[in-house]
Amino acid sequence: MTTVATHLVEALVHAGVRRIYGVVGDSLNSIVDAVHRNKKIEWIHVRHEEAGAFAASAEAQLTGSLAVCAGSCGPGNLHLINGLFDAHKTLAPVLAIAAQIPSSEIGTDFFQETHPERLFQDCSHFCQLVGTEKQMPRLLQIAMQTSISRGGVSVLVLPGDVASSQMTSKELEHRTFHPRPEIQPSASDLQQLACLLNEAQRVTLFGGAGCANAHDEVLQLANRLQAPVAYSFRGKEFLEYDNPNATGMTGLLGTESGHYSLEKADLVFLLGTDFPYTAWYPKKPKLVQLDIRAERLGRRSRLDFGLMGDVKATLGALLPMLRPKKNDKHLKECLEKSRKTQKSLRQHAEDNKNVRPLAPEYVTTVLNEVAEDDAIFTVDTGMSAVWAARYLHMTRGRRLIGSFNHGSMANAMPQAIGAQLAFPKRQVISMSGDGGFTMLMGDLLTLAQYDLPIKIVIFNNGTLGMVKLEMRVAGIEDYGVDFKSVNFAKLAEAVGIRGFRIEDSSNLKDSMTAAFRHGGPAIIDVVTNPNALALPPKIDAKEIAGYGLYVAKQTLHGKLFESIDELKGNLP
Ligand SMILES: Cc1ncc(C[n+]2csc(CCOP(=O)(O)OP(=O)(O)O)c2C)c(N)n1
Repeated sequence: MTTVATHLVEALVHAGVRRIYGVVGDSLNSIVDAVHRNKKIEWIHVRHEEAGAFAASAEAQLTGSLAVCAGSCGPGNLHLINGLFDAHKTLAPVLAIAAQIPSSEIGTDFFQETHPERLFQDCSHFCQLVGTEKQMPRLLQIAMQTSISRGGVSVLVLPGDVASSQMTSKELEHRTFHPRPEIQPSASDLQQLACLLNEAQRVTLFGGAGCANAHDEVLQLANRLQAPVAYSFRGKEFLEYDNPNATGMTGLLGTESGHYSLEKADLVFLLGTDFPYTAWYPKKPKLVQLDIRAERLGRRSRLDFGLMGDVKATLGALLPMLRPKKNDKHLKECLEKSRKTQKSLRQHAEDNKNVRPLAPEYVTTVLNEVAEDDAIFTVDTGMSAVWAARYLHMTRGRRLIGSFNHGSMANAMPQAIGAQLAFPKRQVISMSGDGGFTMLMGDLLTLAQYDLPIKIVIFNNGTLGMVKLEMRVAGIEDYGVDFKSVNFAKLAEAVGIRGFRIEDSSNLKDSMTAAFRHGGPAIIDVVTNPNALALPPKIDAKEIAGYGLYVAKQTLHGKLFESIDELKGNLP
C-alpha cells in the first residue's frame, strides 16, 4: 500500500535526497519507518533537532541540492527553527517536515499542540498543513520545487495520522525541475552600465555570494577595469583565491585594505551582495548594484544605478562593451595597501607566536597552513569568525560556510556534520567557540555515532569573547560572559573521540597535524587568549573613547593589570 509517508520518502529519493536529519517521535514514526525500508535514503539520528536543521542547511549550501530535516510534533519541530532561519536567510534549499498532532485534535489545545504553519512563516517561502492525503502529492511538489527554485526553506506540516493514511491518487506526481535561467539586464540597462564603467576613473568591485560561479568573469572584469576586488564574508570563498586583484573583506570582520578599496574608488560596482551594514558602504563613490533579486537593489545603501541579472551571465555580456583601462594607479594603491595589511596581520600573528594562552590569530595561521587544499571549513559566530575572515586563505578547492546571514551561535559543529555526510572523503574542520560548541554539545555524540572524521578546533578562551569585546567597546564592564575552565580534550575522550589539548605553541603545529591525520573524529582543544582584540579596520572615535572608558572602569574595580596587558598585547 502506498501511504503518504512512503510516497513522501520515494519522492525525496527521486529528488536526489540521500538523508533526513532529525529525532524520531510518535507523529513521525510512519515516515521514519518508510525511510528504514527504503534502501536509498538514511535517517541521520541527531541529538537536537536544531543541529539537524543546521546540518541540512550546510548540506544544501555546499551541494546546491535539496536537503531535508524533520521534527516530531510540538517541541520536536520547534527545535528546528533556528537552523531553519539560518538556511532560509542563506537561501539554502531545505525542506523541513514538521510532524503534527493527530488531525482530529488540532485546535483543541491538545498535548504538544503548536501551529507550525504559523510558527515557521518567517523562515520559509512555503509552509502548509497537509490536512488530508488528497493534498498529496501536490503540496510536496510545491514545497520541493519552491525551495529548489527560490532557494530557502519550505515546511510541510504533517499530522501523524495523515502520514500513515493511504494515498488514493498519485496524479500530478512528477519530478522536480532545476531551471537555471541566465538572466541579464536589458540591452539599455547594460549600455548605461557600460557607460558608467567606461567613464569612471577608479572602479572597485565588491562581490558577495552571488559571485559563486562567476570567479573567472569577475577576474576578467577586474582586469579590464584595473579594479581591485573586495568582498563580503560570503563572497570570500568565491573571490579570494587565484585573484591578483583581491584586496580583502570589508566590514567589522574585514581588513583595512578592503575598506580602503571602497573608500578610494569613484565608482563601486556591487556584484551579487546584500552586505547588510549601511555604515560600511562608502560615502563618496557612485554605487552601482547588480543582483538577481531586484527587490534587493538599494536596500542597504544609496544607489546610483541598479540592475537585475545573474553575475556570470551579465558580466559575460558586459565585457565586450568595456574599454580596457590603462591607468592602474588606483589598483596599485589598493594592492599596496592590501600587501601592507596582510603583512601586518602576519606580523601580528608571528609576534604573538609564543604567548600563553595562545593567540587565536596565530592558531588560525597554523590551521590555515596544515589544512588541506580542499578542506571545508565551518565557522562559529563569534571571534572565530573574525580569525577565519582574516587568517584563513581560500583556494579553488576550499569552502567556507558559517551562519553569515543569520549570525547564530553553535552553527559550526552541526554544519560540519552536514558537510562531512555530503562529502565523506573531504577534510571537514569546524572552527568552534567554546560558547558556540557547548550550546549544541550533545551532537558531539553524533560524530561518535557515525564515526564522522570531523576535526573540531575549539577556541577555548573561557568566555563569550565577541560579546566581551562588544561590551568593552561600548564602555561597559563585561559581565555574564566568562566560563569556568573546561578541558574539552578530556570530554572528547570520555565519549570515545580523540582529544588533543594544546596549551602553548610548542606543540601547536605537531598536535594539529597529528589530529588531522587521525582517521576519525577529533577535538582539538586550544586554550586561547580571552582578551584578543579584533580592532575593526576603521576605528570610530566613539569606539576608542568607549575602550578608554572601559579601561577606566576596570581600573576602578582593581583590574588594572589585566587592562594594561591587554592593551599592550593588542594596540600598536
Ligand atoms: C544563539 C545565539 N545566542 C547569542 C548570540 C549573541 N552572541 C554572538 S557572538 C557570542 C559569543 C560567542 O562566544 P564563543 O562561542 O565562546 O566564541 P568567542 O567569541 O569567544 O570566540 C554571543 C553570545 C548569538 N549570536 N546567537
